Amino acid sequence: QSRFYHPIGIVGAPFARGQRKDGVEKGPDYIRRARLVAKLGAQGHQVKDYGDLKFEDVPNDEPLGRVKMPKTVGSANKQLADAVKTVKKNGQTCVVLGGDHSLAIGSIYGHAAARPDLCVVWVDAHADINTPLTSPTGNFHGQPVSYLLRELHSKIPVIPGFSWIKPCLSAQDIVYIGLRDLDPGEHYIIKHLGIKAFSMTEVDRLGIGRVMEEACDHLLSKGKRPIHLSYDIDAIDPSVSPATGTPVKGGLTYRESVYVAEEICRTGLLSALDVVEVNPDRGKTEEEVSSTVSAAVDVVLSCFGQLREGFHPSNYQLPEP
Ligand code: 5AB
Ligand code: MN
Ligand code: MN
Ligand code: MN
Repeated sequence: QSRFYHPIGIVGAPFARGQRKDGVEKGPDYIRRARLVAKLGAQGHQVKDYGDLKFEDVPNDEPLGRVKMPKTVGSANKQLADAVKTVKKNGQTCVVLGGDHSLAIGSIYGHAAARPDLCVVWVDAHADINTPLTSPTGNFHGQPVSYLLRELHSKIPVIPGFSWIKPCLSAQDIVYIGLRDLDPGEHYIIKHLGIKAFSMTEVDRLGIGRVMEEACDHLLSKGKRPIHLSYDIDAIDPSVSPATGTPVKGGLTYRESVYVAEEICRTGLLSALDVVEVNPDRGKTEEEVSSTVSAAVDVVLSCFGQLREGFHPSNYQLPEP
């Protein structure tokens, strides 16, 4: 797979029930209006936009303990899993536009159904690995990883709407980048399972260059495999991407955030990408919204070959005077 001319399939997932702030369902709309499809096309890719999935609230969706709207979240993720699986079966690199991060459950599950050997790069201020029992908020967008990990299977209670989900990842198959706001249960799980995590401390200590080198080494040292990049826009510093539900200061710079995407692109192994947690309603000004949306667009473009060094077509000829 070369840097250029990927067939790409875009799926809009305007889903907001994995958390409690309105607006994150507008993410796909805003990202499309920033001309994502045209820009990917201009980079030489063949892009198919599958449009937005239509999610509906499941009636009588009582909370299970602290866990909010389990049936609605479960059924939306089932829908998304099927959509992602279809995109992969069609031979396209799948781009899911969120929506809140609970949709990574369906996105990764559907991807794994087509590519069982996948690995995951999770770029986020948060680890999103709470179990329903460790979650301090009950919000599903802080829990998706826990449903996907084999090692946590015995810690997950039976949840209505979730019976279709089987864990499809091992602890060694995921790396985190950008962490800086973890709950105690999440920190325990990461340490206990030995999950590779590059918090902002490691980004400071090693620099983003070495972080990406070590992250890719960890996942790919035993051989090439498809990469699922799950990119939470709150990984980036709120000075760049403030329009998000749970901003945390001290995040990736704009440059670091693009570098992560460039390096994933350089592996030639990107197989699916989630861009999540863009919430236009959380921007205080238009500028805050457009800065957040444009960071999201740049992450996607960099994942598909946009280079800061510049580019010329291979048949380029200097004009003669
Ligand atoms: B996001 C928190 N850990 O579990 C929780 O934005 C925050 O998808 C989760 O990373 C943030 O609710 C979820 C407190
Ligand atoms: Mn986050
Ligand atoms: Mn997240
Ligand atoms: Mn967030």
